[in-house]
Amino acid sequence: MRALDDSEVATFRSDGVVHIRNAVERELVDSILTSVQDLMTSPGRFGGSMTPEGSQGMFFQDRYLHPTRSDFRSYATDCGLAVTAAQATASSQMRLYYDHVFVKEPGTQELFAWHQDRPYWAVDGTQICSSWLALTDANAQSSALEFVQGSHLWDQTFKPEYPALEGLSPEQVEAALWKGVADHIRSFTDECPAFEDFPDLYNILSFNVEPGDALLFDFRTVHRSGPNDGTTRRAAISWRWLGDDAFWDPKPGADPIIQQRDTVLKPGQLISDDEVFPLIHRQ
Ligand SMILES: O=C(O)CCC(=O)C(=O)O
Repeated sequence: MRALDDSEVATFRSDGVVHIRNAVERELVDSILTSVQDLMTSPGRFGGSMTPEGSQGMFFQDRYLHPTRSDFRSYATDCGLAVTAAQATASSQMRLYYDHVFVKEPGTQELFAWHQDRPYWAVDGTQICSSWLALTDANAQSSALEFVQGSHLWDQTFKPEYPALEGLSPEQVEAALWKGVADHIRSFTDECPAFEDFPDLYNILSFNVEPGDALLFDFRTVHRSGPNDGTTRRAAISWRWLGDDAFWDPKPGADPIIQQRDTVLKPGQLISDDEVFPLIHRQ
């Protein structure tokens, strides 16, 4: 586990993202990669390929693994990234919301359009962030993440994006995702602009990462990832962290991994409930 220095903390707070080089040791990265390979063979209930049959490459995702897989439960602690998340957000403790695996085989054309994580989640607050750990190399050509610098401070939440469902009716969107999501999407007025078209207004941060590097970013920071036009697999895992002021906000249409029926928390209550939101780090 490596702590952040003052300049890394300052970068996180001003930019909404910081590149933590060599955040996690290679041995642990290799163990996580072995688990990811296993997951691709037998995905969990939220996992699978997002790539249509016959298309090139493969975009595999799975999430909310820690409740059912002891290996992923250990990684959330062993990676040490809850500590850096606490430092960056000035939180005295960090709870785990969920873990999320992303694999893009070479040639995969699926992308994540510009988005913030905030509108998808059933939690809210200002001390909430993700640690995206690179399990392989990634650069601009091979689907490295990009961020709009300082966008976490805009006090603006954009409409959640589901590019693969573009053009479908609300009924079709709900059939493909979950109940309530179409109304939830409609409740937002602002769509994410094409930030790259306005270089005078927005600074886009791109990072070349190596296995063991982490990108720590605020859940309000606008980010995206492109296709993998490289020649090798691109794999990563994101841990979603809840700091001191995070509270339960079960909006209908948010990600259904944890719903009101799953927790004793009442809407607006600070996150506790160790069974559902495990406490990974306390100062
Ligand atoms: O790895 C990716 O392609 C997307 C990651 C992402 O959007 C996230 O971790 O919030």
